[in-house]
Amino acid sequence: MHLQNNEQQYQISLQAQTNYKVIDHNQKEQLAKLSGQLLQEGLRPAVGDYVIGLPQPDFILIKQILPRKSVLQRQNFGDNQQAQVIAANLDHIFITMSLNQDFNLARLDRYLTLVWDSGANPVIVLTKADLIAADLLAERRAQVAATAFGVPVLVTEQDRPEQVQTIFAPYLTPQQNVAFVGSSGVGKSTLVNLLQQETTIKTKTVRADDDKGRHTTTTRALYVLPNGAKIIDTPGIRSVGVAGVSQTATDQSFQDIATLAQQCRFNDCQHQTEPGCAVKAAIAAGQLAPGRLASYQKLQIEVQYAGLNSRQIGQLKIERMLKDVGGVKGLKKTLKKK
Ligand SMILES: Nc1nc2c(ncn2[C@@H]2O[C@H](COP(=O)(O)OP(=O)(O)OP(=O)(O)O)[C@@H](O)[C@H]2O)c(=O)[nH]1
Ligand SMILES: [Mg+2]
Ligand SMILES: [Zn+2]
Repeated sequence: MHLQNNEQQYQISLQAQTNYKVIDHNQKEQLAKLSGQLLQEGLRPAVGDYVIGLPQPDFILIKQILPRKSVLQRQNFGDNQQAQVIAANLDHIFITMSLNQDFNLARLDRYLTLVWDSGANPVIVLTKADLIAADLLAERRAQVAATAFGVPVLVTEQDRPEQVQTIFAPYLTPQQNVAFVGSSGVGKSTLVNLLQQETTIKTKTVRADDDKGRHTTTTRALYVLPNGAKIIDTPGIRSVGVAGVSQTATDQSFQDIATLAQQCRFNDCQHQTEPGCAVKAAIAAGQLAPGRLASYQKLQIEVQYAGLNSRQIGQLKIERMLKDVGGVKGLKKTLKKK
């Protein structure tokens, strides 16, 4: 990196649509704008990005985005199929899920895949422990441990701020960048407030009827702790698209299936009707929950659709359907019989 004139290094601390804020090395926050060249090249920094900026009278002109050491992104299932960068340069990502209504192991798998693919380390945070009975808490902890091999699991309650500060402390050392992700209403902003020891972020009660959040947080913003650790709060994600993540990342969050699959007779075994399938055998023997294979296959299909346009996806779906009836020939036979 080579700084010219008055250029300085900053870190993006807030992004709301096309509005940015940056912090300098003294953690002073200022408004920032993208240079014409970045705009032209279609380059957009994300919260957590380190950038080179030039101070202007009342804002910082962002001229360059420095290489990222990790990048958390999800696929947008729109026509443009563009990956959406959520945050950059994270060391740890807290996958936040409430222990009551939001608890969902299949969704946890998707988040794990996203995080492994980002290059950051996942930590699972199970919130609202006060809202469930002790035996259910134990059961859910065990389920999470079985789903997420070796990933640290933290359990939190908003009314125990000191406990929250203690269990997060190892991840919040100076120079660390961390982020909270998860559904709306699970308590991400509540935790960021507790860790900052001040209520800077607005939180809102979940809906009484279905316990869903109200999408209270709408910007991605970075908060600096007194020791220099940085915490990014993100808006609740409506659906976790995993298209675009690599096969290695999916395998990493399904290590049980990946390991079994090495013993399948066929290298390209889809674990459906193939003979000598070790995955099916493990399910039959009660060693693997059938739900594991189902979420794995669902994820595989999504990953496969990644990067295809809607016409290609349509084609792939038709091919899948045809395969079930034995190809085009089979389909014709089926139709004739009717
Ligand atoms: N009982 C209980 N309620 C909690 C806990 N943590 C958070 N809440 C409540 O859950 C509601 C939603 O919390 P938020 O922190 O706004 O949730 P969020 O994940 O930031 O939601 P979005 O910003 O919409 O993505 C608030 O009313 C919190 O007080 C907890 O440990 N126990
Ligand atoms: Mg929030
Ligand atoms: Zn198999």
